[in-house]
Amino acid sequence: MSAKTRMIEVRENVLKQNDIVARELRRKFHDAGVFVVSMVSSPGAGKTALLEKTLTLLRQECRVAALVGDLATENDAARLARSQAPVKQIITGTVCHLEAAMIDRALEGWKLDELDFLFLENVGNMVCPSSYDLGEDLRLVLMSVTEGEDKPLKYPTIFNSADVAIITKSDLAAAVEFDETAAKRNIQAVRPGMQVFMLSAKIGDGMEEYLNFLAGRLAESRQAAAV
Ligand SMILES: Nc1nc2c(ncn2[C@@H]2O[C@H](COP(=O)(O)OP(=O)(O)OP(=O)(O)O)[C@@H](O)[C@H]2O)c(=O)[nH]1
Ligand SMILES: [Mg+2]
Repeated sequence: MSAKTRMIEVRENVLKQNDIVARELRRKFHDAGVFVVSMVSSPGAGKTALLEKTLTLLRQECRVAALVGDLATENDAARLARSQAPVKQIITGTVCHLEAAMIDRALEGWKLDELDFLFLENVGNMVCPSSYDLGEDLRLVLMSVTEGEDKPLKYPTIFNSADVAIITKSDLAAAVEFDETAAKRNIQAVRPGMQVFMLSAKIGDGMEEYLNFLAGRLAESRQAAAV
């Protein structure tokens, strides 16, 4: 057996094991009635900034909490904790993505049935997180206006593994001559029909539409569970 074959086999086993844990997590989330939203993007696209705003605003009407993954530091958890929502940092060390087992461990002792929304911020990376199901109901892929319009074409897998795209930092769009039409065309090229929001966590543009969308998805999932 060549080293290459061995590596592929190990990778397949890790993914299979992750899928088993993710399926169990999804069942737990549904039994508890919590709607789980994950965020993926390149480093610095604005996940924590958007999540801090999301937690702060949703907290006025819903019960919210978040887990955030990074290779090192508790910086993001400290920022998110300013929202007053329960938050926990997952330090992944050398691992470039969150895995279902990390989520499961981090949730030990948390009462999921006392939550409406649980948010999962993945490690900033446009490649690795796409292969790992975390049991979430909704996966958001973020791209900021400062990254250029062609991210969907360069990283199609992460767009294909997500449900909704969010173009962030819209307040900087003019300064970097962001071509919104081209960016949206590129998203549709790799993922036809994908819903897209464009917003700024900094100045609040587009936030209301995005928050209404999240509230609508929670209501839909509650309705489906009640049938
Ligand atoms: N102008 C502007 N800056 C923003 C916005 N959102 C985030 N930023 C800035 O972009 C930088 C990165 O934002 P973060 O929220 O840390 O990005 P992230 O995706 O969580 O980064 P990682 O967790 O390291 O992957 C910070 O300096 C933020 O203040 C925005 O809407 N407008
Ligand atoms: Mg972050």
